[in-house]
Amino acid sequence: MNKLAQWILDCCRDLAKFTEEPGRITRTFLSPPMKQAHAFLGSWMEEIGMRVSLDAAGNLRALYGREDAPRLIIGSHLDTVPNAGAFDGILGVALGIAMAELQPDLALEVIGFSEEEGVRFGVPFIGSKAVTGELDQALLARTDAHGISVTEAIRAFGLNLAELPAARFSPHAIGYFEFHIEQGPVLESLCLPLGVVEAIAGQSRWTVGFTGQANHAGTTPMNLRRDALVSAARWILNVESYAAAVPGLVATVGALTVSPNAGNVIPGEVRASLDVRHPDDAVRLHAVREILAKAPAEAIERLNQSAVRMDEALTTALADAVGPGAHRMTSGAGHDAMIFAPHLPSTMLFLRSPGGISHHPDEAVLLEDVEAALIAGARFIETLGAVHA
Ligand code: HGY
Ligand code: MN
Ligand code: MN
Repeated sequence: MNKLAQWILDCCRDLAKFTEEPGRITRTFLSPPMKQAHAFLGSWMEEIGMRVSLDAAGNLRALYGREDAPRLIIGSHLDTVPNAGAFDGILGVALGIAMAELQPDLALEVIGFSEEEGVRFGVPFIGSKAVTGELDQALLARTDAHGISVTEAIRAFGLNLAELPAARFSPHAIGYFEFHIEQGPVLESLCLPLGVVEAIAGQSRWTVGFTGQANHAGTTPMNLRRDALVSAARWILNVESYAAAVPGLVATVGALTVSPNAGNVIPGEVRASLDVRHPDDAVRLHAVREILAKAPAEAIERLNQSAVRMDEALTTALADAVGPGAHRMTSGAGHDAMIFAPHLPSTMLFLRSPGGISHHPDEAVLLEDVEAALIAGARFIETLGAVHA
């Protein structure tokens, strides 16, 4: 397993060079580097006898085993946040291919989703929603910063939207499984290599607009200004203090667009992102209401993703595969597993994040933890194979 684990780490690091921004890892929905990522992974998949295809939403799909046999879907995403680490999403796809390389009895479908982070269009999970049949007209009409819609991006990538219905997962699918880095400090603090995910926190994503009056920075007295960025800054401090006072709540303003964004002009317009998460949907939704009530601004909802629980039977089988004392935990990060959970029994296996860091170039994973994940994943698939193959 050590050799395969090393191969997986090398694969993730090699994929990192397929980026829109030389010197840092940024790969968004159906950008040109995604074609290189598909070719790189597709050749590994074909080498081990998988049947490889690209669906109408740009998801890379590979089948190991008979077409009509019960299959486990193993997926994660191939897109990244800007200036990302090398393992978020990618590691889960590479581990899925490795599971096929171990030639289990159970048929596997490995999916590399085209978009989970929501960077290009402001809404996440476009890839997995295409597979669950939830990529609706509203999502397809969403436009990016250049006014290009999801539909146009799909066409520009050379894909055929008419084939979108064929992207739906197979009726032979018996479940969904996702390997993923934890992206937080818990497993490291417990000195554990792996964690079994039993629930994923819900998340709200909003765009909040602040309107002031752009004006000359040198001639406008302080008492006559309507500075949109100062209003936004006061609100952002409110967001932080509100969330800090509610146990388990996290709220983030991660992106700001300032207009006209010139040093000698008082900001007239500001658009801020808002990301709010909590394992309990009632707490999260109440927090969103409270936070937005303090924003003297217009707000547009981009995502209201409920918290989801993983399938108990599948999660127990995974915990058994990990071994005695397997640590069960809730994920603060969103994952494609939360899109599948309402449609298929789903579960996730976390690998320790050294330093607890992610969405950052310092994101890492340990060779021995990849080995442990290979062993636990293979045991888990063997258990399912005994029931379904
Ligand atoms: O933002 C998230 O929760 C995940 O990394 N997409
Ligand atoms: Mn991520
Ligand atoms: Mn991820």
